[in-house]
Amino acid sequence: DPLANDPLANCPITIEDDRTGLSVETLRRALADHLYYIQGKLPEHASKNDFYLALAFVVRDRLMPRWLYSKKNYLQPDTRIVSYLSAEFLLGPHLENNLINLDIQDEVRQAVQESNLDYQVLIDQEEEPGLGNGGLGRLAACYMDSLSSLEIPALGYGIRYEFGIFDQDIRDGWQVEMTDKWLQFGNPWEIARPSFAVTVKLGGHTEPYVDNQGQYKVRWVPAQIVKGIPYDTPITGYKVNTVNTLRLWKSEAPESFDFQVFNVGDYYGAVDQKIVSENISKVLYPNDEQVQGKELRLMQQFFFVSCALQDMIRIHLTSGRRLNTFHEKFAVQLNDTHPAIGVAELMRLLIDEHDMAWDTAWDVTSRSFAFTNHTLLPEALEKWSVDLFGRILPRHLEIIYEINRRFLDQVRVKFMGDEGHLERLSLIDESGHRSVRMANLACVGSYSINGVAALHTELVKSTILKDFYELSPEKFNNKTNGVTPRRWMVQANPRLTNLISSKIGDNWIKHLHELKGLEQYADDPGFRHEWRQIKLSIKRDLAEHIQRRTGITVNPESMFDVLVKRIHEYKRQHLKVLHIITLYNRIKANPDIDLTPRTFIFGGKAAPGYAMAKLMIKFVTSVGDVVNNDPDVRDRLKVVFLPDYNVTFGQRVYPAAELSEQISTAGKEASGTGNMKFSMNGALTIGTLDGANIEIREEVGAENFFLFGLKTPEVQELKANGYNPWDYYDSNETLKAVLDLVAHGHFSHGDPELFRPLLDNLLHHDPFVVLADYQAYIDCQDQVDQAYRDQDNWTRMSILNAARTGKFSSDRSISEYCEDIWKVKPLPVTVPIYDQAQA
Ligand code: BZD
Repeated sequence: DPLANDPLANCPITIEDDRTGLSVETLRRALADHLYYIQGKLPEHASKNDFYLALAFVVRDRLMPRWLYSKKNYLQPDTRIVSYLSAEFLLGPHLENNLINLDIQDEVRQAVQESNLDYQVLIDQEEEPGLGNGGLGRLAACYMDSLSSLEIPALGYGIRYEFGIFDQDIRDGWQVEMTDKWLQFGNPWEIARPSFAVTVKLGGHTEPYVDNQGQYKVRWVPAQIVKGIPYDTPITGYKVNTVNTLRLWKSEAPESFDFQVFNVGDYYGAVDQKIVSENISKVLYPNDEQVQGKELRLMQQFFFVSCALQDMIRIHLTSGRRLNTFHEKFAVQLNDTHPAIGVAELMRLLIDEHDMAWDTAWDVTSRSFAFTNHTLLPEALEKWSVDLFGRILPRHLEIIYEINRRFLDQVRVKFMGDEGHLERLSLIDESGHRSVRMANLACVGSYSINGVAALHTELVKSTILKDFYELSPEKFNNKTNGVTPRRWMVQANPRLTNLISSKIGDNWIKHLHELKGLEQYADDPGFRHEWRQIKLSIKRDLAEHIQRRTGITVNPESMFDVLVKRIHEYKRQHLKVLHIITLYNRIKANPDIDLTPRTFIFGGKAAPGYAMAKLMIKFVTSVGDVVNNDPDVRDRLKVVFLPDYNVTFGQRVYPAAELSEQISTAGKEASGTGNMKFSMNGALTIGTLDGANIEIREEVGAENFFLFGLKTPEVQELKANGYNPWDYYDSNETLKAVLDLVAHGHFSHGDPELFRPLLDNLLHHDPFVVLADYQAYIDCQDQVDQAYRDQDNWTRMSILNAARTGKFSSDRSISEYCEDIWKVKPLPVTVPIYDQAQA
């Protein structure tokens, strides 16, 4: 009897129990119970946070049986598990997401009300876990949601950063960073599992020895040992029993290790060691798309990957199987190169710690890993100087040399006498200061390599990984990104969700292609009216939020034109500002001009060390200050920079948007995912032929998409022929007027110096061809203005956008990963107590 040792079977918990029951009365009692016994508070002394925590525990209780039985499945010998390795998981708040997935939102809302509490206040109390920078981290979170919703056994592995992405404040128009103390009031969604702690070695040296079987082996003598403690967070699926685990590792000093030092009398030395150990999981590096080569970052990467692989090996052995079938148990996905050290670490674990022969170990390793690339930007490709690498991971450097030696031997056979190929494919960059190329390690060690949108994958194959593509074309494939409709529609936009479901039922939430059913209502005046009213009501809410957060009054009837994403030159926030100044100049030249009133909403963080990005924020806020306060403008244009753009704010802004700005230089944005969230919520896109914009346009129809700008080959050609931004300045009166106004200090209280770096860059380098795309962008925006005047047709286009975004569900992406790469099938979870209740 499989349940013989099951404590739940021996102490059956029933559905009426305060921990599992779903009636409003039970939920109300459970809330009071948790406040009293877990928070230890009387209602009259409880803070908002106490009530939030009590409610979170009520909800956590209700997912616990599903979680436990999902975990139990992992340990079955033939359960195949997806293991998603990512340095970032940008989850966003859990509470409401779990209410939706467990389908208990109505009951909980009522129970909260009957307890004389405000549902929204409790939801808003949650501090979001910001354990990611942007798209890459958020993608990992959407994928975890889809894995659970599709009932795929999966484990996410990452780092439990004590401080996530910094909180952004805007002072005097500039970004100011503040520590993200997300754990300070407690995290009800995690459970520490100290019994599964592992140790991780760092530094030191290696030495050869002969083991007691007479085998020549290598021993790694580390300079330091750290302990990894796993913290588990449940990832619920939508209306299914599957609750997967996100296992994040915290670094600590091992007790025995500091004792050693303590015993020789070096108390402060011991404390120092402890600090070094704890630093590893202290803070998320806030740089996206730019690598810094910091020692601590390499330690972070190795730390979590080693913890994860050791944990997977434990699970595999516990499920009663041998290590030479590890690749049958786990499909390990590398989310970019951040976890690519896993290739060398799995080799080391198998060879050094589990006595496997090299060839077997390589066979297992290279059948375990698959690799996703997220960027083409050269500055984002991870390289570690051989010196630094060897200092931290001496054994891995040896293993990488050996992988490389064997790999290059094979390459030589294929590309006889072609040194160029050899140099470029080598895991070691020998030019200048020698370094380890993480993308090359990931490619050699993986059986699959994918890009994140069709164009991106083609560019990966023809540019940065061209040599690998020529060597092993069969490894390459595309997996266009997706986003979860549970968070980005159901949770973020309940009003639109209800309207849609009232027409086509609610199957679309799991099968997003069914949104197609909305097309038949695109010409229905009544439906259009409802659609428009909902958008307006959401815009009113956002306007109120903007007023509260920034003091700026915006007109909810104006067009909400939104640009939210990390601040980056390639994403071209400055192009948007040039558009705003262009409109401003038109008004100044003719104050009575008839133009479509717009509210420009910006949001996004700049990497703290990226001066140009920080200046772009100042540029937005400074132009806003002038435009918003110029009486001639008469409130027809408003510019808002909303501080601290994060998942929570994303949930507010996507539903309120009417125009989605996706204006990166063609060929630079790997995919984008915000573009999908906007379109799903009925915003129209103005965009370049870049990343997933191309596929969005294909789906929604060219007539429902505002396309502008140079195409990828045109950008390449322009630059190859010696691009000179001055030519555009010289030959375009309006552009000249815009840039001159900035240069003369009109937006900097007369100071011509403030924005000089930005202008100089545009006029002398302009690496992202802003000036070359300027006129096309302005012309296209003029078409947008015209289109917005026909509200009926605009609404029609908006409905068609939402109706045709089925492809961009992360369920579709994850299904493709499962079929093409991971070869894993759904495994529905049975939960005995629920089945008994149903029987
Ligand atoms: O990944 C982004 C790309 O820029 C987007 O086009 C794409 O849609 C998403 C998801 O595939 N890349 C990132 O977000 N990258 C980072 O955040 C990052 C973080 C650390 C180091 C390097 C890059």
